[in-house]
Amino acid sequence: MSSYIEFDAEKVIDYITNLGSFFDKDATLSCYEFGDGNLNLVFRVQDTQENSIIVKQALPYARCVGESWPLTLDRARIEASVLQRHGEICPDTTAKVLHHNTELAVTVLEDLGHLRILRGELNQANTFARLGKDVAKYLAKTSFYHSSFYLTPSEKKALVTEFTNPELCSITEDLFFDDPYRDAERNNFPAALQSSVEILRKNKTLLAEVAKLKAQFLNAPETLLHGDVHTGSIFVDAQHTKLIDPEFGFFGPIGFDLGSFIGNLLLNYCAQHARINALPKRRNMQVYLLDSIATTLSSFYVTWLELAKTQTRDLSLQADGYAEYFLTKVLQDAVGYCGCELIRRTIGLAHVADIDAIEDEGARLAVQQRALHLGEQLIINANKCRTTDDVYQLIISFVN
Ligand code: SR1
Ligand code: MG
Repeated sequence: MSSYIEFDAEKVIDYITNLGSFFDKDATLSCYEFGDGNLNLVFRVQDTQENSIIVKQALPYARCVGESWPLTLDRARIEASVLQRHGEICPDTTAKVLHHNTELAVTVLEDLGHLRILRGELNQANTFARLGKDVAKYLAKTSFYHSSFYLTPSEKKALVTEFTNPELCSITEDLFFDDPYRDAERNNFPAALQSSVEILRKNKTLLAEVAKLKAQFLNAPETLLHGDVHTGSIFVDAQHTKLIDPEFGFFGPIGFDLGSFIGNLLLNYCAQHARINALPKRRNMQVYLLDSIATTLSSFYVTWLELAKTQTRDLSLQADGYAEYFLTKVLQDAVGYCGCELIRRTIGLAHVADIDAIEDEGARLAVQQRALHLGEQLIINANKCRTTDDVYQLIISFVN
């Protein structure tokens, strides 16, 4: 029988006190819940000496919808395990797991409260020089070391089973690849966007490319993905970049995380167009976002290729030219998933504050149209890209 109980602040303090590992025995602890994500409870526990930890608990349903949308607690196990595995490879860019209890779906994490969530920072026009390089290295290293280039076939198959995450994958399958392209109850967009949405839905080339991307998502266990690399899943300051929240983690196509990240930078780029009264700030931000995208692409490519040349353990995959061939497909996938992220965050269930917080209705609509058009063009042109520079040029040609 499951011993799951839903935590409140009092229960969290009891639980942490009983563990006895994080604070002095006689410390006076306080706790509050501050989660604002779509799915979970998030508590901060602190003593009077400025020591603190984060306690995250999965609810048996999606928090943003309520008990009518039941959701597996197993996502807490997946999240803690992905953080641990990615943390072994990239300790500096992964939030640290201090404790995990699968039955309670509870994970204790280092408190990153001294850092800021990237999405909020970009919305305030703050920039972070290391962002592109840090995220690219995290994505390249974690994806390489969980790929068939490095793992033996039996190691990889065992991990694919361990990280099978059907319920969370099903959310992505629906929200990324299905809902935006048909009348679905969960979609969310203003009536004024209807004609743009209809144009999208009539584009047969687009629908065929989205089908390929979905098939790849369903059928290509290339690596252990984070599964939800948006700018709300990244803590930053001038010296740090830390990824959190990989509860959507599973073995999927390498380009998915890369594309999701770039898609979120481009959503912010589109939203910057609403800053009509602050042109220099807008230009600064847009230049910064494009620079970060270029750095992410080139750093990802160079890091991955270097690992492939020096660390590949599979003999056949060491063949001359194979890594380059493989990476070209990863880049094309990334461009496609990037386009899907732009579209689903504009008309699907889960939006981004970058766009939703634009107060002027007309300006917001214009940004939404930009995001949809950019997403569509990236998806239908993705397969023309051979190099990171091709990807960058493709983005540049449709952002303005
Ligand atoms: C019901 S979950 C909606 C979205 O939030 C998560 O962060 C994922 O991006 C998911 O698609
Ligand atoms: Mg999340």
